[in-house]
Amino acid sequence: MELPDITMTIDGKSVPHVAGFDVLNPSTEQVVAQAPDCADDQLDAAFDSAARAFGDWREDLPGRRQILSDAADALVANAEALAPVLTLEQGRPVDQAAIEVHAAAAWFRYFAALEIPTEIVQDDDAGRGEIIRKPVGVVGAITPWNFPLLLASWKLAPALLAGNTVVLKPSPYTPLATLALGAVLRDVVPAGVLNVVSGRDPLGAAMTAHPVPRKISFTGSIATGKRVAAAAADDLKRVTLELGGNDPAILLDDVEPAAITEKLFQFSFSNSGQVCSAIKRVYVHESRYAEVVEALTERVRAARVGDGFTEGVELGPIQNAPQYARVSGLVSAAIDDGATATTGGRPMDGPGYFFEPTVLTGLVEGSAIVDEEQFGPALPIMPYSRIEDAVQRANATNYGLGASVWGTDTERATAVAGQLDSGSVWVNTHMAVAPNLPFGGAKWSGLGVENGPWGYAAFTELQLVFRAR
Ligand code: TXE
Repeated sequence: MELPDITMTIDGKSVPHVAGFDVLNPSTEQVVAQAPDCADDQLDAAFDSAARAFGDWREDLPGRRQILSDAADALVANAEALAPVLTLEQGRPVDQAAIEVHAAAAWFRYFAALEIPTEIVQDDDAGRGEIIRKPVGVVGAITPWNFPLLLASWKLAPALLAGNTVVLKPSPYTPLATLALGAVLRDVVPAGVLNVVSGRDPLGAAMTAHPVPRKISFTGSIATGKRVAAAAADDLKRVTLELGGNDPAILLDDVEPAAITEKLFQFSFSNSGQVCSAIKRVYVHESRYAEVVEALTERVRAARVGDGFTEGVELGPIQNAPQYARVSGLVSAAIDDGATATTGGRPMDGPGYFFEPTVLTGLVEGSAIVDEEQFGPALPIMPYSRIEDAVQRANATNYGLGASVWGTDTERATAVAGQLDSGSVWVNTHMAVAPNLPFGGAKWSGLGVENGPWGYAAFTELQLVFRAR
């Protein structure tokens, strides 16, 4: 496959690089490209150009709206070129990769049109107080390898709408589509407003330590998120952290297993489980347990796993070697401890980081695959008898991204959902994520919120203008 332009974008231009690093196709383990390894002076140049561009960019809200809308059009126009790049580096089936490109465009479109209401907090004999939202300045955006373009759009669209300029860095595992996005937007966004650099993990650390950005918006692991927060504290950069999850789904005693099996499968296994807000553990009332395990096992067994370029494939590989080793280790440790894989349980024959989609029973808390984020195609299902216990077990964790409750009596399910400690709770669905819906983690799953007016506000400094009467 011929790759599009994967050079870095700095100050509106393609920049040559001297050093590069290998990018692999996770379906074949073959090197598919050398991505640019951003040098120190190139990172400085990217931040300097963002700082220069900020002065004009912040002044023109209607112009910014138009450019965000043009960016959405450019993404759609280039979807057929970008989707295969995503599949090549990330592994996901190419039809799902195309959905990601269109979803990223939808985020740009949403923010292009987002109303920013005037906020008057006081208007009386004493005076008038109005809230003004000012851009923070230059933003460093750091993204992970599971949805490179979509998660970039969650940062770029609100940051740019608010009048900030951005330096974006994708994961070293999946830099190609993001670099290509930078190239596509060179003709759309004024020079310096959006810079795209790539490099190994130390480049992320260099961004968080850099004196120019006033905000870091980060999506990735909890461990790295804590490092970002610590680094940002030095000069009090603002941070938004969207970190890992270990989302529970609680199935009440009035669920109809046949009606929800496909949804449970999709919300647990799509993108081979590599979704921050995927279902990562399931608690089922004991009266329905056998039925749910059987139905889900059958669906998971039927899942078509393979190279994302093969017609009809539903699930691609695990994205990278360390993650493959981690998922394999968690599943084999669970089985060694007495868990049963009702389907799957083993790595598949290579090449490629393919792992059999797996359903695990016979587990309780204390097992690593229940207590930690597996981020892969393996799902523990556990029975409970009292709903109070299920809620307590669901909450007994440092994670708090999403959670869901499933039942025919929606009022009752909603009441249970209200007892769960997470940034989002969903009733009879999971992973309901959209540009207008706030998304953020409680506890160690994050800091701050993305999307909607809240996500926009996170890229601003709040200023009170108070006029005495
Ligand atoms: O993430 P990292 P990894 C979870 C998932 C997975 C684990 C590890 O559980 O097993 O994270 O994935 C950049 N300062 N999630 O190791 O390291 C890095 O280059 C600043 C959940 O790939 O957190 C990349 O661009 N940045 C998650 C980004 O951080 C640094 C999605 C994320 O990488 C840095 C992915 C540093 N010191 C993994 N070191 C989700 N929330 O969806 C690295 N980076």
